[in-house]
Amino acid sequence: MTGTGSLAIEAVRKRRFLAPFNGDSLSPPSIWLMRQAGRYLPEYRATRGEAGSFLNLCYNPALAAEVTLQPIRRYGFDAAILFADILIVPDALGQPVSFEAGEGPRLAPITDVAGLATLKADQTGEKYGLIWETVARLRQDLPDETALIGFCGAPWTVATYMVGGRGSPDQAAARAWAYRDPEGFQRLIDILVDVSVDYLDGQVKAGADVLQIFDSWAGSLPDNELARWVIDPTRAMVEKLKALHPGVPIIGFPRGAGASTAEFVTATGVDGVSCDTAMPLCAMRELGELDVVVQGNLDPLLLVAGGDALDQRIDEILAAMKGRRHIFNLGHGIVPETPPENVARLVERVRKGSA
Ligand code: 1CP
Repeated sequence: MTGTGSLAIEAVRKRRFLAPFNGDSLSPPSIWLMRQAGRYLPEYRATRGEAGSFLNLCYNPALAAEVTLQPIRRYGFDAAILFADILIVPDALGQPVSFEAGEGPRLAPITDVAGLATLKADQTGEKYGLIWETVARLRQDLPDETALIGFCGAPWTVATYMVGGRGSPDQAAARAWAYRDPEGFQRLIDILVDVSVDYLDGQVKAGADVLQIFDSWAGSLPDNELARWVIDPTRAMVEKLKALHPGVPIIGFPRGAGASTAEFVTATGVDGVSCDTAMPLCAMRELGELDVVVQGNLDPLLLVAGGDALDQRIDEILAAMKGRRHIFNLGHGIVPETPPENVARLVERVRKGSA
């Protein structure tokens, strides 16, 4: 073995974030927060201003790496998550995405199988390349002990934006297509499985240690539809990624899957499952009996409120997950109103392991 190789292995060993995926329960658990880079941080707002627009920020490797590092510098989280967005994939496919100030994403909707002809699955490389460059920079710039999480949206959740053209409370447009023409909708999902695997493969090659697949809208589907549009495509992605990178842990986030979460875990083969805020702690504890690392699930709004209520809930989560392979996180992303000092309070309390 070369000197550089053993140094690299030594660096990976230092990442305690990876220990639960190798069977060890950590006390205190490791911690990172979904949307840990974002508008609640003044330094993020400054860098975003410099970039001009949200997508310019995502496609500028130096600035995207900078905002990824900001919460690591402040709080020393055990893992950094690549700064990008789940909608990079449709944008790279040739369905341009724009973010209007304060209004969320906008895309020209694709609502039937004829619309799929506009997608260019063989031309994603140009935009993916910029994101992969961010990952490579991050692996250089992060402290050795900090794990780097790569991510993408799950096919179902990304499809809800591609079909609806924007965020929606009920994902009605995608659900309607899936009922009206399941074979046609399956073609969209199959495209997304392939281009998302390619995207994550590139992230791992550039230095990501762990992958998370965000299925934020899994909860809008009845169980049989969830099996077809959430579980099956995720399993397909996990199988392909495991064939390419057997040692890289994959965390699923089937938000709102509720009583279908255990089935999601066993059927997809994910190594970790991120639980949303509504998942009861006893159910999270039970999930830990499956062969899976459990992540979650503090309410992001409690992090806005802070105070004793925050402390108490942190302790309840720690107590419920004690002895399990647990990663402390929120049940959904940090909201912009979050006072940065409450995040510091959370990290300190989890690290103290007060439970
Ligand atoms: O104004 C701004 O600066 C944009 C706000 C913002 C940020 C900070 C958006 C727009 N995306 C992001 C970054 C982002 N998005 C990350 C970066 C890493 C980190 O966590 O720190 C990640 C992992 C995401 C993932 C993402 N984007 C999801 C899945 C997770 C979730 O929150 O449910 C989804 C659904 C999106 C779409 C999206 N991007 C942005 C917004 C406002 C939305 C939601 C749109 C909607 O449905 O209304």
